[in-house]
Amino acid sequence: MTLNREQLEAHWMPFTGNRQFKDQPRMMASAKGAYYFDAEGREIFDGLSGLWTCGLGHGREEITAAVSAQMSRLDYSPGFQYGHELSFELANKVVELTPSKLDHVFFTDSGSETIDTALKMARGYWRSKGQPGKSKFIGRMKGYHGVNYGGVGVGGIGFNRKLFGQSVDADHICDTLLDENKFSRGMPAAGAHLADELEQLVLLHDASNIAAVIVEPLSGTAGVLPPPVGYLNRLREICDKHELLLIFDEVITGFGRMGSLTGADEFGVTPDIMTLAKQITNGTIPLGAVVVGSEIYDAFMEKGGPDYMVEFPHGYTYSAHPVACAAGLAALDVLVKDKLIDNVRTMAVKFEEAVHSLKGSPFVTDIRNYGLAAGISLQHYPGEPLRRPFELGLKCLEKGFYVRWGGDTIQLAPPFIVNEKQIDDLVNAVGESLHEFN
Ligand code: PXG
Ligand code: PLP
Repeated sequence: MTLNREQLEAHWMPFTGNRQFKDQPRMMASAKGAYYFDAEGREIFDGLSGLWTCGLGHGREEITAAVSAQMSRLDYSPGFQYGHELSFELANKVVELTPSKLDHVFFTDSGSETIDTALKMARGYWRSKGQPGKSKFIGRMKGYHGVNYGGVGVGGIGFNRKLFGQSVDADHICDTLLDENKFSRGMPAAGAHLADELEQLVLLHDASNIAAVIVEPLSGTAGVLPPPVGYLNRLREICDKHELLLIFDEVITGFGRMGSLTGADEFGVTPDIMTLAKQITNGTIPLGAVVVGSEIYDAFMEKGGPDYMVEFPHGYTYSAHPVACAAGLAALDVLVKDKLIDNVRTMAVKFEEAVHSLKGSPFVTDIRNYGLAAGISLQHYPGEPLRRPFELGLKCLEKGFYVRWGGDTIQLAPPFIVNEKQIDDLVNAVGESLHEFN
């Protein structure tokens, strides 16, 4: 590495133990396909597809070409009051690839911005319908919806809130982890009844005060929690019964990871609002998207006033950035043309077998999986739930495998282009690392 310790100080790194990192840096220098390379050229298998972003693998020529051509043609275009064709093309593509009920797309630059946009749309929708009291949100314990104020408020991870105080008005239903479901493969059999807690919260707060319910169809950050069989359907029924909007945060599940285009497709439940980011550009350029049905879009248009007026006073300088749209169009094109979701489905069978072979390994307390995503919970050091996953992650890195540690779990999410041998090698590296603990 060419940088000394002092040169590492200025960058305050996100979601990173800055002190530890700067003492023991882990730098990626380049990437191709399913691998990163460090400055010495050492190969590191990408066991989390970047940060759940790069399912198509790194260095896709099609995306590079589209991005560099767009940079030369139109590097930036004002997103407010002016347009460029690519954003309309990409919106049509996103509509084509998401459930048919969802047909309008609002662009953002990240998952967090996407969630805050969706929450504002939900509140604005009810106001436009003459029900301004419908402003509370219901999230779920362990939910992750990014780090902006709205997302942290509806999110269910205490650590992400403890320094920041109150944000939006929100309550939470319980998470879907049940002891009886430990080591389930795919969707756990038990737990649909947990959705009924939403009925309790409606009784408590009254539907007239609730704007929307937001969940990840499969919780990613919490350590990969697939929905119990029937659970999402039950949430949908309760939302319909009480006129609550249902938001699916598909920042991780969108565009392939589940073995379908979306979690909504895979689990057979359609939300009113869907949030997407990450895989939409294969992680190459920041871009997020909120997808809604005509009912919501039209409500804003109808209450928009004279036609020179803005109907939704919201948007980011970089919303629908032309270079990001070029990356999105190219990435979704590769996803479809290369039939990579078929490979996710095929490899998911092998992946499930491999990750569950770790049952019985030292310190493994639970394993969950769906599509090309798996979470492995680890026995805590006394009073230190986060330490073992961190140490395991470092042991895997020594062996040339990048895996994600978070909470008391490690997470695996290999790229959609993964093959059987790479899955075996990844899981073996985790298994060997577990055996190295005393
Ligand atoms: N919603 C969900 C469901 C997410 O998973 C966000 C919103 C926020 O997206 P941005 O682009 O603002 O980060 C996410 C992001 C991990 C990990 O390893 C997960 C995320 C981000 C970084 C790491 O679990 N999820
Ligand atoms: N802060 C200031 C002073 C700004 O002028 C702007 C945008 O014009 C923002 C924040 C918001 O930036 P963005 O649109 O990139 O979210």
